[in-house]
Amino acid sequence: MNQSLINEITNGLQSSKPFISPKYFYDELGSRLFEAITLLDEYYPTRVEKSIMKMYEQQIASAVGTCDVLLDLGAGNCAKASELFDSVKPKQYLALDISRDFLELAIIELKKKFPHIQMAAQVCDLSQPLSFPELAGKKKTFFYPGSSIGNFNPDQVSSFFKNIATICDGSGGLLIGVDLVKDSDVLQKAYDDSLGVTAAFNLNVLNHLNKIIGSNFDVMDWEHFAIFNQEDSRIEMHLRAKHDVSVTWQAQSKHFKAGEMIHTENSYKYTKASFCDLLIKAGFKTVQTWTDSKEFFMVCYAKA
Ligand code: AVJ
Repeated sequence: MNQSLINEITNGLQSSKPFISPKYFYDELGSRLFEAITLLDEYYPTRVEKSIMKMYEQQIASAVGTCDVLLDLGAGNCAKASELFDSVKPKQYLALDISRDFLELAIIELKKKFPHIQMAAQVCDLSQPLSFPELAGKKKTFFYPGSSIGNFNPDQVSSFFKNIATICDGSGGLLIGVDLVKDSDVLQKAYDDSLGVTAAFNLNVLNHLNKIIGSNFDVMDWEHFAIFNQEDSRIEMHLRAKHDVSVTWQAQSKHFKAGEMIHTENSYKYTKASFCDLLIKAGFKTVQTWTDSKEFFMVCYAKA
């Protein structure tokens, strides 16, 4: 077992405000539960982003212009990026993701459908700085859909945007989808659905940790809690102990009192203005935006 991973998780659990990184949601069941979330009535982001991308396909393509390389950040099954191939017409496609198996299979299938696009997969961790020396001189379009950016705090967002603007080096840009601030009831229902799929997704992180660090969490001891924190403009997901509970792993143990919480995710929500401001401050020259009629979600192209 990877000791630095165990140490990282242990630090979070033993902290005075216990937390688990949201990256641990995505074991096989967690990835499938997330897919199920995207099909829920209450969870609008995936559906609304797709409708914006479809409705403004031509405008988005003309904002992007020519594209030597499409860099897909968090590609997963590459479905969202492949929807852009006919309009954006990238010469080359680079799919980046944390998990390799998924990626390489997806690329093999995509190559059959788009034999004229040069394709490659690369494993990468987006919490680390990016660098693509082999792509110097090529016009790059970074693609970061799904409001995945919502998991970063605003400081991390700034460094991430600066990193991308620097790599673009005056050409190309970033095409990104972001969830917008709205009625807190709508937000809360999106993260606390009536079927309890999001609750299962949240609780499943404990089963995943049990596999990684050998802990003895029992999901029956915990309940899902999601709330919109107005001040920080983010949905917070937590797991709350239903009663006093002790957990042990490795040489560690931790007692949680009834009602004590483990913070498992932040999902930041932006206004159109606050998000464009972050992009411009990071060094992008112009930002074009597209939203749905209710302004629930926004797709932006920030030109480097
Ligand atoms: C994958 C980070 C975009 O924040 O909406 C969905 C994850 N968590 N329901 C989000 C999530 C609970 C999702 N992101």
